[in-house]
Amino acid sequence: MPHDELLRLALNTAVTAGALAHRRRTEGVEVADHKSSPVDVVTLADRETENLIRSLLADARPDDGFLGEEGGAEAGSSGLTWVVDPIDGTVNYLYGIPHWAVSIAVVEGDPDPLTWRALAGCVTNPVAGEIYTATDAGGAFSGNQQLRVAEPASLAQSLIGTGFSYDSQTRAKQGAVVAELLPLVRDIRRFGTASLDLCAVATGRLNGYFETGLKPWDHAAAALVAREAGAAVVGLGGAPASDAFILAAPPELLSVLERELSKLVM
Ligand code: LIP
Repeated sequence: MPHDELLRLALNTAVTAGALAHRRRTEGVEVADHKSSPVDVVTLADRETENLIRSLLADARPDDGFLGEEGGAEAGSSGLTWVVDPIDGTVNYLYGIPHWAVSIAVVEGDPDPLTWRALAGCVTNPVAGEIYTATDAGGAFSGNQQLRVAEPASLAQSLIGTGFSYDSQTRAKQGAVVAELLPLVRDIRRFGTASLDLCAVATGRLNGYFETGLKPWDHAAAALVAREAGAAVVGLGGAPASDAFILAAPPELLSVLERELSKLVM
């Protein structure tokens, strides 16, 4: 299936799912369970939205695999896998902060960020009405506007985004990294939604973004958007971006940021 048709399916599914999640938000959010820690919640809407996405994609492409944050992995026979975060930024969603997203990507190969090839991706912020899309070698767009990152003047002039784990000990280490980095940059932003943070690098709302401990569904689509907008998206020490570490920025800034972060990130 041509990449733009895969993208159209991702986009239509994300918009439909976003409308459901937005409706549930206005009706009131119910916590269904806790996951990795007492502050890592899953809401009924997370599950309902993922089930809707799973069924829409299975109807359209029954032979594809699926990897979702809430329901886990289901292998396919087509060689393609949909990697889905039904509500990225669940804590923002829970608190009514209008900064959460539906993220849908389709990848070729094993659903592993270290080896997969992302073919198409869509990230929607339903409350803000923002839609970010990209296809492999096909460019990145916000709505119909093509995205191109711009090199900031320097690290000291750079606005950097990051995020923190649901595990308190990991957060302590991440906080120590931010404390060291803060005097070196313009300022730090913690928006709470990794997929929108990566799209913010693509639009220039952030000059750079880094985080440790993300899951594949948090960055599968948005890393493609950032990359197709001209950002470099990497892991530490030349490794591909993965759960261990992800850093995104325009190439020149990236090399300076990577040098600083590789001294700080354990
Ligand atoms: C969240 C990410 C965020 C990160 C959180 C969590 P979730 O994803 O978007 O950047 O800091 O720890 O991983 O749990 O809302 O899908």
